[in-house]
Amino acid sequence: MQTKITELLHIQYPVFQGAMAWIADGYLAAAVSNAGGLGIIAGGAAPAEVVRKEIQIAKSRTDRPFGVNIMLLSPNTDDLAQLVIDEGIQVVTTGAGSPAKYMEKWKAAGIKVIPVVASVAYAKRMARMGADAVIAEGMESGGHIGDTTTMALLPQVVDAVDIPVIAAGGIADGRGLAAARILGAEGVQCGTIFLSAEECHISEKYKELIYKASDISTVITGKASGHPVRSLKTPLSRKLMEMEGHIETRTLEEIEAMTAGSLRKAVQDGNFAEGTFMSGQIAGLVNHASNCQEIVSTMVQEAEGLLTGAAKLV
Ligand code: TUI
Repeated sequence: MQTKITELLHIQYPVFQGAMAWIADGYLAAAVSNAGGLGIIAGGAAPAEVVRKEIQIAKSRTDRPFGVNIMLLSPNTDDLAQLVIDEGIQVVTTGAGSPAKYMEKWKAAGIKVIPVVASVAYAKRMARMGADAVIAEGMESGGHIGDTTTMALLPQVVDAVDIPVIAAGGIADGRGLAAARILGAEGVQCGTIFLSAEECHISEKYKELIYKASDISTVITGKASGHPVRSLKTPLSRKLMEMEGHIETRTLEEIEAMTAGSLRKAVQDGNFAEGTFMSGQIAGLVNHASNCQEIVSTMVQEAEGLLTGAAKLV
């Protein structure tokens, strides 16, 4: 499956692995790139030296291109913005804000810049600013999300910009990839499905919760603070929902105190009581352990079969 995005990035398959904070490290990114997709290291809120180590791990494990994601709510974005230049990173994705301040120097360094967008207006802004492609992320996604579903957002973004659009949110198999291609996407970005990869080093509890999850297992919290986040229903998310319903009696600081560090508690400790287990709505489709090679190649093969056989649908 060759698309504008495989050509642009010199990758085999149009499948990105989403940059899940605390999760998407150099091992996972290299495994996805070796499988023919685009692995992406999550910069998250980690110090530049920590991210540099992950980049070095990825470089030692693959000769193929991989990306680094800069989460723009993070306090250390200036350092990470320079790090990706110093390390000769070929692809940078951004999330949770505007990369305007870094665009010029990244482009000058020859980096392909691919911002995540959650609206048409924002996609247009990114295209005008010189983005090489955009990732249109629907609210089915795990983590920090916008308001619009992938099904509605994707074709509207495709119509609004002249650069390649990658679909994200609710995609975990060949059907999702095929549907995204039909809606005009040049590729997909998946997060939740890669939690099932043996190369994805998270707590066993996190994996078990994802395998057990159904279509209605996630919930959105954090709307009150302006940063809505989708995660699995757990004791913590239930408590947060309750607090957010009575915001006048609870302060945002209390909520902040309960959520600070909660993703790390999920990823590293498998702490069910206090962790935030970010997940997309597609978790119900993720039922067993796998590996990056199998995930990427099965997804692409299945999509190719569906797309070449699509005439049978009419
Ligand atoms: O960034 C994500 N997903 C994330 S970031 C994250 S870490 C975090 N933890 C707690 C609270 C907040 C973040 C976990 N998951 N996805 C990409 C994404 N970007 N989704 C939505 C957006 C977005 C939102 C607003 C992009 C641009 C934007 O622009 C607003 C503006 O005008 O600056």
